[in-house]
Amino acid sequence: MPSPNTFPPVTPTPSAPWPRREVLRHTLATAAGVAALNLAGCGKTPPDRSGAPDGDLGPVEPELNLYLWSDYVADRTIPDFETEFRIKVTLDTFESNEEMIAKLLAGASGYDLILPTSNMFAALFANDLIAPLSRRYLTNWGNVSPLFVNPPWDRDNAHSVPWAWGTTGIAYRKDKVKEPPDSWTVFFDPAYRGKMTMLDDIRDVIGTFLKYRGKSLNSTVPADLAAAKADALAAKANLQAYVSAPVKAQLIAGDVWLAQLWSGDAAQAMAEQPEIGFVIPKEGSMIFTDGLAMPKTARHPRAAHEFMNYVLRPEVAAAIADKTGYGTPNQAAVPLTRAKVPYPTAEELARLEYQVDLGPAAEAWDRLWTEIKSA
Ligand code: N2P
Repeated sequence: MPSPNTFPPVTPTPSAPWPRREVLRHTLATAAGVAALNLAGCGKTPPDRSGAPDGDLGPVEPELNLYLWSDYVADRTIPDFETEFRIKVTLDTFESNEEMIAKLLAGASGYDLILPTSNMFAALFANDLIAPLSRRYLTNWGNVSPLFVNPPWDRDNAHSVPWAWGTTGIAYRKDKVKEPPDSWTVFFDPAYRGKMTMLDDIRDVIGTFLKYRGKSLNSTVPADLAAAKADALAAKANLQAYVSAPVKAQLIAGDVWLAQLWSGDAAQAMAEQPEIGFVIPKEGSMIFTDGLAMPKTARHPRAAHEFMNYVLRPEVAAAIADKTGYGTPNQAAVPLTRAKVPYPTAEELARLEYQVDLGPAAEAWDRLWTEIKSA
């Protein structure tokens, strides 16, 4: 395992407001959008406790509403927290950052913690969606690896607690493909037509085809994006679907042979089916960090802080890493992990890039993705 300090640096871009209209248009057309509007639930105006970075949050509330990436907790993470803290937890999950932020922009106000990827923080700040954390409750903060302290997307960690890191690569069935894939070109191979999937994720799909042509996966250059669209459409002809978390079961069953997938989700599938392998293609790919953040509308901020401090415990973080297959940012947890977390090798690290906020170009990307998906 390489020293975490060899991780590639993140180049921050100026933040720009998320194209709200685009997101809303997209969300309201989906079931998730409708559910989002219902989530506000009781309709009470939440207390504004957002202005105090080290404020007293009062007594621990008996409830906590989490909105996390799917398949991202260990079996005992939530039940053990509920028992120890006597807090009833409700867990909702999302499959993409866009789904998550769209729900917040559509007015969902029931969540106490969300789990965005690093590149989403600029949009969360620009839309004034998340509150500063109260450090006094995060007594286990010292367990975080220096690599994840003061990251460019949240300079002083005032708004986030890192949860996991991972990469995007290709999960494949060793017993079905002729040879292990080492390039994104495999998605153009008609021999695997109907047996391949890519993530249902704008940044992963377009970013992949930018990498494939030797560009940054954060490119906003129109010619780069046009080439990525053409490549994405060529690959789409061979795909069974754009699908994220559910593809694990299809890989295990053998219905899908090659899937663009996140490292931990691939590890989860490998734990059940040893014929599954995972590679980071030679053209390069993405590395990401996801972290807990508290919406400004959180109604249970003290319980939210208790949960953040709980997941900062080494044994809790280690159990999450073991179950999910993602890397833990908790350096005190690393010696406790049992599962083989697929840390990238030094050679792979040189090919990985962090996603950053796209600024005003997010709208052009969104149009491109809509065109690709509807083609
Ligand atoms: C969790 C997937 C999170 C990876 N299942 C994307 N940041």
